[in-house]
Amino acid sequence: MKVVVLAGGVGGAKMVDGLAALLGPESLSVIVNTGDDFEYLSLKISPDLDTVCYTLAGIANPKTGWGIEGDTWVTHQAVAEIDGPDWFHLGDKDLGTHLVRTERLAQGERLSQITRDLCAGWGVQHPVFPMSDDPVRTIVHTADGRALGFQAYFVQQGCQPAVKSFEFRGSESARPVPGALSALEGCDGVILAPSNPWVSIDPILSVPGYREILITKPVLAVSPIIGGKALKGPAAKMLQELGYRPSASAVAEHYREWLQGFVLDHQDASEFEKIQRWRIIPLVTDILMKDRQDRVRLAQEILTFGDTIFNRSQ
Ligand code: FO1
Repeated sequence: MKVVVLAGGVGGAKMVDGLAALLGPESLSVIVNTGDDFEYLSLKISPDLDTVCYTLAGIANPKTGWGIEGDTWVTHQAVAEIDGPDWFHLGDKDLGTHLVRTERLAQGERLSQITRDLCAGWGVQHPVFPMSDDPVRTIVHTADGRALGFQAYFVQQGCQPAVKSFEFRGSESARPVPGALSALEGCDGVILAPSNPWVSIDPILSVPGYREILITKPVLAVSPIIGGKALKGPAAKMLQELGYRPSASAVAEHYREWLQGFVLDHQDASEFEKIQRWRIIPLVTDILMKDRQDRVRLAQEILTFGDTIFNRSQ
């Protein structure tokens, strides 16, 4: 079975890691959100790409899910001591990634090529594609009228401002990475990781080309919400601010047009029938990934579920 995962953030990376334990590089590709990318201290940072790659390489910081395990903070502290910006935490080893990426982008190289080379260096064998080589920036429009870059909203403001809407600036003219498109075209099914639908998956789908292929493929999604709370990050808060009740079914509804299967937690089993009424097949299981064993167990359940969903739609 050939599978493509659309992912962003820490939850997405964990699920990709579980799947990578069961599927080889020829059977699993990942397309990653780059709407969170930004410049900090003149460095080009691609947080979601790095989180997926570090996780697959087995070097991600297990406490935060982002950054590198055992990293040191000498440069971060030195910058803070001279009153430089210190709201975004870049560890010393992590900085190496940003320095190389920034240098190579400045020389005109493509983000997808740089990512491929970095992955080779980290021993990551599964293809990891940025959603585009063209810059797309997630802008959070807040209820009080501000337009914040995603990291300014997420990290600097700690997700405090109420959100009104999202914009994926640059997406109209962005193109998908060719390898990502071919992986999608050749796959048996697509999995939407338990990532935030509004700020991790929607930016990928905003790039012209992906949605068109996705509607021709069997798609299943994994809920990023358990018992009305987000696995990580502000998804539940965002739902509330956008006028929805934070629930797993609200996520299924968001993807409703082109979703065949939806994986939700036991805590949300009461939403099973509602989801079924939308002609989406639900799978109720334990979706919390506390450790690597959980990641692999969930991945196995998703693949077994995928077997039925992906074959049924063909
Ligand atoms: N998240 C934080 O909450 N605080 C940070 O200081 C921070 C630094 C950081 C550095 C590198 C990196 O790859 C990720 C980092 N993240 C940090 C996570 C990042 O903001 C989020 O995981 C994603 O953008 C949300 O999908």
